Amino acid sequence: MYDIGVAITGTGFMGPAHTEALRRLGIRVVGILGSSPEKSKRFAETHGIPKAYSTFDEILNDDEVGAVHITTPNRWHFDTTQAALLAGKHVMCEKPLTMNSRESAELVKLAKSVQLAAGVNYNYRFYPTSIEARARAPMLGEVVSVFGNYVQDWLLYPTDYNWRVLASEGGRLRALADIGTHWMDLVQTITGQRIRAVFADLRTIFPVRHRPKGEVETFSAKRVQHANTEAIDIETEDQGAVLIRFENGAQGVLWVSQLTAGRKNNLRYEIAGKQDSIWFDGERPNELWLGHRNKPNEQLFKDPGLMDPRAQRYIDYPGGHNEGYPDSFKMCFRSFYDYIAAGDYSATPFFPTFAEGHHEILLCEAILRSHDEKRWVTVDDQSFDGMTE
Ligand code: SOE
Repeated sequence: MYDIGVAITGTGFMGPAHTEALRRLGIRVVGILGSSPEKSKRFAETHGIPKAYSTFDEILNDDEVGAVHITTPNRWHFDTTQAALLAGKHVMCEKPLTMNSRESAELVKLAKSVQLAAGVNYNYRFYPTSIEARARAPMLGEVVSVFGNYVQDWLLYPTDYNWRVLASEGGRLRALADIGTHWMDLVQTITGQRIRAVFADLRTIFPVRHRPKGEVETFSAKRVQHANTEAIDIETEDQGAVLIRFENGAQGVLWVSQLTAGRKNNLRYEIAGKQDSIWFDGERPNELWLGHRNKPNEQLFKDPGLMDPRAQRYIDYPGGHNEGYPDSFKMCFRSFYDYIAAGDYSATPFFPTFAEGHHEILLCEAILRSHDEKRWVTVDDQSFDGMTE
């Protein structure tokens, strides 16, 4: 259905997730680039991908490649995304878009100037229940409060390690940037209200971690034991709280942690309006709780027959047949490749755009500044220069 070839950069946790999702849409993955020629080759063999590239230039010069998916550590996002757009390739980049708002602002400008699709993989937007929440948000009445969390346990021990803990690889803000931005993206998309001010309190529980010699994939610590380790200093936060003000004055509270035992990947939000409220628990992503004051509350189970037409395009199974995390990638990419197939690059995309990815970077910088300076920091997308060092 989609006549386009895709190259993927990055062979870690996200590389296979993107490969699988693209294939489920019938999209050809023509090549892969890892951090070494051996890694590219191994990944290509394991996943049956025709080409194993040795350099990013090979992707740029490959006429078979119409779009590039960037799934490398964050520090590579800017250069590769910029080069791919300049070479005329569509780009789907993993979040966060870049290491700072100077870079993300540049990418927003570049993306506007080319006739190409440019998206950031905030995949949780594509849970059908998230789309339904967005469709129902106007019925809540004026939104007055938003609270929730994103918590995991894969960094619970000081021996847990992955490139994400290094400021040089992922940026100085870690947990909030890695998973907190998913939550912020989601609640802003659902409510239609941007976050305008933050007050953050962050903490690094383990200022020293024990890095295994060799590479470690995200979430792999329980499966792989490493005998040889070295002590490394950690500058990035393990957990943090953020007080939030939305543009309409609604208040919010976000708690983020990568050290909550038993919580594998738990994103929850509650949005309260002047009439009704909505509650979502990412451990039960096929359900949405609808809270009422004057009639019994409701529990909506994902079912295309009962949901908004916008959600229906992103549901492939009937009610009672769960869809989850891998499906959210597939659906985000469906939106992206539908857009490319339609060919109207002036249309407003349904997938997360670079402008939205840039706003998330501004939020990250504001959160860090707020924590450092112990004060409220406002976020103004027009004056991003003021936010960067
Ligand atoms: C690791 O915290 C991680 O893989 C994030 O990078 C993803 O964005 C999130 O969806 C799951 O956890």
